[in-house]
Amino acid sequence: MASELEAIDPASQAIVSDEPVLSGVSIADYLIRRLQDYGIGHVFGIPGDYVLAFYAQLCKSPIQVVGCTREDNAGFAADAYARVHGMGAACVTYCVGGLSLANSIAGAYAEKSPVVVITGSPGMRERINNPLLHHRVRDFRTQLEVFEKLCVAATELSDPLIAFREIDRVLAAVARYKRPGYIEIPRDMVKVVPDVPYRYAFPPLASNADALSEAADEAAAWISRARKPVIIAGVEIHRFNLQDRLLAFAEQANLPITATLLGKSVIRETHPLYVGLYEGAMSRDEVTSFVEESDCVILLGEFMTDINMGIYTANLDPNRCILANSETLQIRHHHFHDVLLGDFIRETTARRPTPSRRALPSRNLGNGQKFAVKPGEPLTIARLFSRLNESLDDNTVVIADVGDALFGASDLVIRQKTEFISPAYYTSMGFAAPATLGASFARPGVRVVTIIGDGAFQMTGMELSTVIRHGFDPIVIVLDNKGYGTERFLHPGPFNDIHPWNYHKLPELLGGGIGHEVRTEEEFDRALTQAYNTRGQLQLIQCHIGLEDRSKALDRLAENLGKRV
Ligand SMILES: Cc1ncc(C[n+]2csc(CCOP(=O)(O)OP(=O)(O)O)c2C)c(N)n1
Ligand SMILES: [Mg+2]
Repeated sequence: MASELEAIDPASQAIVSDEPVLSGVSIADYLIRRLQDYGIGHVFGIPGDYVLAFYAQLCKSPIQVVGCTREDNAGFAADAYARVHGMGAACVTYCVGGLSLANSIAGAYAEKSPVVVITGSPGMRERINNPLLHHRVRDFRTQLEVFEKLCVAATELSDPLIAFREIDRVLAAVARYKRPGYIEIPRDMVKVVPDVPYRYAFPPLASNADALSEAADEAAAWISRARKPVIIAGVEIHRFNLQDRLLAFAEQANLPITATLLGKSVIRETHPLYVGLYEGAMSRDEVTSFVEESDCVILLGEFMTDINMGIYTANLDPNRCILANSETLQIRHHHFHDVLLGDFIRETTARRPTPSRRALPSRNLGNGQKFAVKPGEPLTIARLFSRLNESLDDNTVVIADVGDALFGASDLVIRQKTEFISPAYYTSMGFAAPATLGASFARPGVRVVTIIGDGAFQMTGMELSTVIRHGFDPIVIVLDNKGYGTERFLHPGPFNDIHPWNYHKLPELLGGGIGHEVRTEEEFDRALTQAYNTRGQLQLIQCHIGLEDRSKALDRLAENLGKRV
């Protein structure tokens, strides 16, 4: 078996075993070995009696179990870990744990994050005569049936004869489709050693050679004729580990690149070919016109969510588009089947298209510009993000929760590829604090900067307890506008107000980290400098901002959404 995630060929998205036929391995041990084959070194969750036997096996393995404060948080943490690391896993008990995890797994499905859900359940022998065992909902399969809807593949390991194959089927689907998978182990199956020889034998995925060649010929010929081509790069470039292939394609043909919000930072945003974020009418005018005037828009790994497309204000004519992602390949109105995204990019590059070049719109990367503090000025969202922009370096991961944390962060310039994480499509509040935990485990040593609205913080902020427990030192910025600012702009009302908390005092309660409370630019500047200069401790900066304040991007979004709700 492949021992590292890197062993998965990004083009084939499958791994093949050269190991001898297995025997004498229990179902739990087989699953644990296969998780490691996919590079999983940490599993997030909370134990319970139905999953304790599996937890005991996990603890004997090299995989570290990370206990969380809530199961949905374990799901968000595993999701962020997967986005950074390639695959993640959460392990929870039956129904009370699993059903609490459902929302985060739904988000992972929607945003294509490869998370494996592992859950215990009542033993098969305990189910005889249909007893009312604790945590049961309707019948014993309720949780399985829920997750069948939320995952790309789901299984209950109730039959030892096919258990290994089922584990492989689910994990292969997770790796291939970058969507969550579900593995339920009835507790009396954990230690069962299947009495069948088994060898992992999933053939690698391959493109249909003729379809691939025809598609690449057609795409390259069109790109060569194009006068104003542009690439829109989407999140799948990151999920399928195709960043280098994308860059080789763009650099070979000198093709300008834009990205969408969910895929923000699929290439480093300081790259000379990078034009900026394209979000329909929400993007900067120069970017919107640069893309929409194009005679050949090459959408790679993109999926057209409403938010990515600026609440469908994007004006992209299919007659001028190549759309290639993991599910479809369409060149204008020609549809190709059985062509893998990575193969399509590689083969089109190999044909060395030679399009016309056009001048890129100018960008302000803030290089060398020093943020000049205006003493005594109240802090605004726009100024907060300008100051933060100045601090980002190659060693930073930025995580943004939904609300103005996300919209304001869209203007940050991310210096490295794949360093921006946000639930920018499913937009479930509360993602960021647990995601901070997951990203910290996935990439220890980097500085995680997390931006969270006060509303979202009140949902899951307690997960910082686990961050502190494990000694991580993210900088957590809480945007305190005393409520649901985004919604206030859509529909004002008392339901958008929340109880004010002293967020900066949380480190005291949690027994670790340092809290800062800021109201002015000067105070923010000082707190951020201090936070950056102090490693080894979580830094929480509570930023009081005006109830009417909002980022420019939110201004544009509110205008568009306001017309629709
Ligand atoms: C789990 C969840 N519940 C409700 C919503 C609807 N919603 C979208 S934005 C928002 C307000 C967010 O408030 P906050 O986190 O303080 O950010 P702000 O809008 O103030 O920047 C709400 C309630 C959601 N997206 N997710
Ligand atoms: Mg708020």
